[in-house]
Amino acid sequence: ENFMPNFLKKRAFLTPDRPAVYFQNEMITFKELYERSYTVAGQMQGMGIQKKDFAGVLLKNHLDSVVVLFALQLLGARAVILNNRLTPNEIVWQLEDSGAAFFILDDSFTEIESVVNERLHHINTTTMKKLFASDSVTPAIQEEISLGDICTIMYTSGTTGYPKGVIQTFGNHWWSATGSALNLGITDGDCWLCSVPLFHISGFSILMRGIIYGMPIVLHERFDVEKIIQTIQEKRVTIMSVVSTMLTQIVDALEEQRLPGYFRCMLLGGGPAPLPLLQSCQKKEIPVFQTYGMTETASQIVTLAPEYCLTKLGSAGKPLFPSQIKIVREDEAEAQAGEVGEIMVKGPNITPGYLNRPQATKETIRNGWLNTGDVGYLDEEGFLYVLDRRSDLIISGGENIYPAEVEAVLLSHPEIIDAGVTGIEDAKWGQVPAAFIVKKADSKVSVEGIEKYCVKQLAKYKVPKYIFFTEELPRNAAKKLLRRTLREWIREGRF
Ligand code: S0N
Ligand code: AMP
Ligand code: MG
Ligand code: MG
Repeated sequence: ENFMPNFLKKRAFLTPDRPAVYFQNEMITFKELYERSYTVAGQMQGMGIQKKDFAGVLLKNHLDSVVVLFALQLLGARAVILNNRLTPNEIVWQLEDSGAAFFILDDSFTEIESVVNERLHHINTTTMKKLFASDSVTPAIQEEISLGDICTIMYTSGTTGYPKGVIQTFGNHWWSATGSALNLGITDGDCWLCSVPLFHISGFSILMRGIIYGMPIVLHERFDVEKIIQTIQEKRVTIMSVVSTMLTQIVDALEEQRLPGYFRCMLLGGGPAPLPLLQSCQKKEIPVFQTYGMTETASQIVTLAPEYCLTKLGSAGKPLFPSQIKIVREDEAEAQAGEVGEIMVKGPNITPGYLNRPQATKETIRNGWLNTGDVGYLDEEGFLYVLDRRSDLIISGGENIYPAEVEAVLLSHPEIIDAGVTGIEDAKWGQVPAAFIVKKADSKVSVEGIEKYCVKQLAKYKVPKYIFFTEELPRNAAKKLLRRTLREWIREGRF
């Protein structure tokens, strides 16, 4: 086992007076971040949280949330970081699945608070406000952390339609931050803008890089394109993480304006990068680093530097220093350059597995190689090209939607006999979900009725944007839904 000093405590010791986080009109240093987190760790311990406990957290992008996340790390407790766009039902499911004994949530999520209090009596639930007002005891700070210890859990869905908790260890975060730095470099004066959610690894990884590098981050509560452009100038931001929906808005809003010269990296991930977008960025001299990464790899694992933007247009790049990738064909042999197959990844940033799911873990990770389920190829020089996504995954504005999960909700509707979901191209979100529905012969159920039904059970971004009624769905002899045929129907303009 490899031990390291507690990350935040070490950082506060090394560079106490450097700015750590800018949020709204406030700035706090690493020392202040440590002190605040220490106090809150004492309050958490007062409510019973101890090392290795799982605590669900439902947070907004806010300075207080940063403090809560680091307070848990000081105690060695594990944060089950929940997506705040989910419905109460989805949150309850993930809390139960993770075995969380505690739940800390932002005061604004009142509906979820009451549903959790009603349905999950065994969970000790508190709002941030109540937590911050409670008595603080002297916390048992973990002076050392083992790199193998669990730091965070983030849920992602799969083919079955049920989400799985991805385990992220301290070592995963450490090696992810290190791999990123060995690629992008750390420059004096670097400052990373975070307007992606802290509940995704896209956002959380920025927090970890911040304390590991001793670099300030600017935290925004939400993505507001005018504020982003203004902040890049005011705070001398040098790096920013974006998904393509955000970058498209930035490019459009810039018009004739250019980003300042010190801005050196737009880290673009979370899904495919449309070529026209990359070309517009080139015209406007926006330095885009395209990346391929996922929750299971604790953020980027493959990255393309801007100098290859033209010659390797559309490639996601080469694996970062600590990591490896290979392509495996259907017959399980390793693919040659140019041959298409499944993308496998390996490295110290890769999850040890899914929480409480040994079978799913065994099926996904073999000999350290994680089967991403994504399809692509490597060119002669080892640059990765991602061609197709795993398991019919739909990505809308950087949020994942699994057709099976939406179909299961539709099928639970008493008037729906059969349902199939697939993605439709969308100018704003990249893709949005569309549903094909077979209803009962005499049913009067309407599109609006189905939408209303879905909204109660699914996060808004998962609710089908198009609903088409049909007599029958395409299924093979084994009754398996052929989603590819649904996509053909759409392409042919049948709906
Ligand atoms: C694109 C964002 C910012 C849009 O949110 P916005 O504009 O703030 O919306 P709201 O005001 O909250 O809501 C307005 C209406 O829009 C709907 N809506 C919101 N988001 C979506 C969406 N994604 N799809 C469809 N609809 C959406 C709301 O429901 C609301 O609807 P109405 O008005 O009808 O009620 C926001 O979606 C966003 O922040 N997206 C990014 C999420 C993200 O970060 N994803 C990445 C996940 N993957 C990873 O983390 C792994 C890769 C990775 O690590 C990485 C990724 C990117 C960059 C770097 C890295 C890295 O490797 O470091
Ligand atoms: P997540 O589960 O939210 O971590 O999303 C990870 C998934 O996003 C990957 O498995 C891919 O399917 C997709 N993805 C990420 N980066 C890229 C990329 N550069 N090109 C295409 N798909 C990507
Ligand atoms: Mg996801
Ligand atoms: Mg908004």
